[in-house]
Parts: sequence; structure tokens; C-alpha cells
Amino acid sequence: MNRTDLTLRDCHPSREPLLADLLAGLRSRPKLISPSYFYDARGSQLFDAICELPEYYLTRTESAILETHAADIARCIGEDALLVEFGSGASTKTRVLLERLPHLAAYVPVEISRSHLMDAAQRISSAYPQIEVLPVCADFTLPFNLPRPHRKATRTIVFFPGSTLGNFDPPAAVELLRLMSSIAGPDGGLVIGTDLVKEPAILRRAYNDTAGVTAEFNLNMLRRLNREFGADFDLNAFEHQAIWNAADARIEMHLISTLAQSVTLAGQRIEFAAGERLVTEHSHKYTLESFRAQAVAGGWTARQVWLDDRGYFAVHYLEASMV
Ligand code: AVJ
Repeated sequence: MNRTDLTLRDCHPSREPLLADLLAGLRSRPKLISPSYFYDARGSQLFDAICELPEYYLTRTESAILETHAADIARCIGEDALLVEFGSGASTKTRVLLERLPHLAAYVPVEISRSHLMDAAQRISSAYPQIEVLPVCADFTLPFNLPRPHRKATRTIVFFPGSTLGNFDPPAAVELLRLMSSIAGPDGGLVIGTDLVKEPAILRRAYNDTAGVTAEFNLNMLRRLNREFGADFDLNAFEHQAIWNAADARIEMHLISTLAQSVTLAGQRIEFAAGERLVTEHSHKYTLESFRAQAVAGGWTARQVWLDDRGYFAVHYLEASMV
């Protein structure tokens, strides 16, 4: 199959609401930027490098769980399903499931970065020629329509690995889980990865690596704002910080302004006090119970869970709740 055989469903949002959200965040207290801004081309590369760091156990641990339990997970998904991956990126983790699901009706990667999406869709489609690949370019936090596969699907399964749910504060996480349940429908299923609460030192290390890649990843957000929104952030005047907020069970990534300064973004002036923080990410950590409670609120019932030996990470299988 060549590239032109893949039809893209394009629901990419326009720039205007993005800019309005961005400015609103920079005017709030504390100042906030959505972690979705991390993932430009360089940010995506830095994130890939983070996944290889000795301190960053998440990716490695989740992949091992998926590999060890692939047969069980595939059994939960069932044959002839439509597999919809939210924030599919390079679709790396999906392969272990696709290996076990030769009868899948179709694989639908949903990804905001069009180039990442089309590259990955192309590679998956060459590696699994018997599986129909239907890429959707969309912001997965907003409703989008599923493409229709050639072969009728028995049910829809949402795949959301990576503990990306942790980037959403509880109300937004519940809203996203609801959106997933409305997309999956009444017989739908969800396979989702969640990072677990553990020894704070282990969590802090994972976001404060000695090689400084996470710091680079965090600061790269400012570089992106400079390039894409005509901002003038001085990257030398901000410092990476990652703290464990025990009360809210989350790692918070901040950029600390090392001095009083004013920054211009899209023609708007933004003042920073010395030591003021810009919050770039919340990464919530769950217990099995805290996740299940959130899932119930989002319209899902937990059916299965798989953990690694150390109990660092969980992959859950859930089914849409009866309403
Ligand atoms: C992709 C959201 C799961 O929260 O661990 C990695 C992103 N941030 N290092 C995470 C991230 C800093 C990551 N998620």
C-alpha cells in the first residue's frame, strides 16, 4: 500500500481557539499552559528520549505489561472489533495488540500531529496489510466522528496507553472518559494505562532525570511558543522544576521565572515576578481504587487489570456501564 491509499479524516482544530486558550492560561493564577504544547517535532523527539531514560520507568513498564498479557488483552477486545487509539503518536505500543488481533475490523489512530499520524498509519498499514487503517487527525478531547470500516465491526474498543489520562485534572479526566464511552457506544470497551502512586522519591526521579532531558523537554515548550506564536521567552531566564504534590497525588512540572521579566506573546504582554511559576503539566498518579472511581464517573466498569511485578503501573480493561 502506498501513502495515497490512506484516507485521512481531518478534524484538526483551527489556530484561533488555541491562541485564546493559551492567553487565558497565561493570565490565570498560577499561570498555566496545556501540556499538549509539549509535542511539536522537537518535543516529540525529546519525549521519545525521556521514554529511554533509566529513571523514566513508565513506558518500559507499560510495554512489558502489554507484552506479557497481550493474549489476555486481545481476548478482552475480541475479534472483529474497531480499535480506536487516542493520541496514537508512533503507534508503537499498539503493535503487540495488532499481532494478536488479525481479524480486527480496522485500526483508527487518532492523533493531533498530522505528520506523526500519517507516518505511523503508513508504517502500521505496511506491517499489517490485512488490517484496515483509518487515521483521524483530531484533538481527542473534542468530539469527532469515527470513520466507517469496510468490514462491519462487532464493537468499538478505545485504546489509551501511556497514562496520558494523568495529564487531565479530575473533572476533565471524567469528561474525557465520558467522551470515550460515547465514542465506544453501549458494547464498547476501554484498554487504558495508568501510572500508580508509589514511593515519592521514585516519582520525583522520573521527572528530574540526571541527563536533564526532562528539563529540556519542559523548556522546549517556550521555544515552541516563540516560534509558533511570535513570543519572546528567554529560555535562560526559566528553570525546570518537577515536584510531587501528595495532596493531589500528582507530579507537577513548572517553569520558574528566575527574575522579574515581561514576555510578549501574540502582541500581548505577560509579566512574570521573580520566582513565579508557569505550570506546564500535571501528571496524576492513581491507585486502582482512585482510577476505578473516576472510571465509574466517566461511564465505565472495571473488568480486568494487569500490573507489573513491582506494582508501578496498571493496564485496565473496562466495559461501558449499563445506563
Ligand atoms: C505522556 C503524560 C504520560 O506524565 O509522564 C514525561 C509526559 N512529562 N515526562 C507523563 C511526561 C514529563 C508523560 N505522559
